[in-house]
Amino acid sequence: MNRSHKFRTFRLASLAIALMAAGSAYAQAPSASPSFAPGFILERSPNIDGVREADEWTVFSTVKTGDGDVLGAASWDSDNLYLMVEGPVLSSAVVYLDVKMDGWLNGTDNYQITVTPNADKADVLTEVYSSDAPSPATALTKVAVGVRAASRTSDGRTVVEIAIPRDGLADLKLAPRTKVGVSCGATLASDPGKTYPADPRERIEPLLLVNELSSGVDGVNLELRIRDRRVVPGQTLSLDFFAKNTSELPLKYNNFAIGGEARVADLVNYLRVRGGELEAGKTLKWGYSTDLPQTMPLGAYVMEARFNLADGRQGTVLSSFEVVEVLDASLDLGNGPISPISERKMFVVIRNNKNRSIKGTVTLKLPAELASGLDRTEAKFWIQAENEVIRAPFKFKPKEPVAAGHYPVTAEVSSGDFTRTLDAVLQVGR
Ligand SMILES: [Ca+2]
Ligand SMILES: [Ca+2]
Repeated sequence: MNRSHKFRTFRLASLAIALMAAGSAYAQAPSASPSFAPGFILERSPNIDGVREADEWTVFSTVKTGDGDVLGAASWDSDNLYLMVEGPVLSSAVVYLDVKMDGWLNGTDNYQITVTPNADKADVLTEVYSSDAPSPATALTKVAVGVRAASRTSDGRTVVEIAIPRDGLADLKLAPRTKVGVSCGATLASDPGKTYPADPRERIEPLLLVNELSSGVDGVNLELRIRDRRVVPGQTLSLDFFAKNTSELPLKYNNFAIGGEARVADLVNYLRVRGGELEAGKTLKWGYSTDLPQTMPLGAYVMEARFNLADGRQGTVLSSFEVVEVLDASLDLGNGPISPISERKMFVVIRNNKNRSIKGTVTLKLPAELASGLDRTEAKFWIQAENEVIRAPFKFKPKEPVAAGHYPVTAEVSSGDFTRTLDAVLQVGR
């Protein structure tokens, strides 16, 4: 992009700018839902409550039944992969995951999750199919991996929402450009003997995890580049919007608008820029920033930019960001049990999620019979850079032999208003 062009597009576009604190105008005038290329899962944290809200899910499969369609949808954030099945009153929903997409009958990564809606809850059965199991007949075995689900039926439709924790499934990696094999199915309350589709395992398809989705219009490439996608409450979210005219002709547009998806529309700025003309081959770039409130709820959300052409067409680009706590903390007690007289180093591992330094205190507590063996119970920390990780060490050497058993270890991490309690179990003896 050359300088003269940049100047011109900025001058044209800046004829009128409206910057509003709340996105109510934006939320009240939704255009037709944009359609995105299939095969992608956009980062976004749904509420697992059995209610499908606007903008909560991106549908990836639709199967017709006599009573209405069965829909499959997915999303993800740094903690969970999420799936939704919606259809006519359901007696059960089933989800198949071939995590590494190396074949349903191949490897140890093949999961079948069955959810049975109940009056006010949902029963979850998670099973794994392992080709390494000695007997194929018993290879589908029940596993406890902490899958959560919620389900509700209203107006003749059942919604089943499922959260699968990152640490629950072998080989599940939640990051952009990861491929996961997924398919969904359901049985209807009116005919529980039949599954839609007949065998969902035959329809497992690779879905690509992404944090940007664009429904461009012919001749225009749209992009919404968020500078730091992992932010803490109170931080400024900054991004650049790009619209490139890839056609051979000048392109007239009425306006473009940047704001948050419905759930966060009132928590971020809404920016609307009046239209102009974009020369052939040229790119418009527009900066946007918004100060997230200190009370911003945690989770992954989507920013939206809509580009309205003079001929009535609309391009939409969605881009996600995740609101996380100021720090991540975990307890590392070392590997395996310790002998009753040996020394062990324990660590409280802290990662700074803020875009500036954080200071705080870690307190470690052991049961009375072990407490005298600790070299200290408190450590101060100061982590300078974003994403930097420190390991606060605590040395444990029993003063006298300790009886074998399991001992609870508690660590308290505090930094400003933030406090977090971590629990773990130290095993002494075998
Ligand atoms: Ca929901
Ligand atoms: Ca597999």
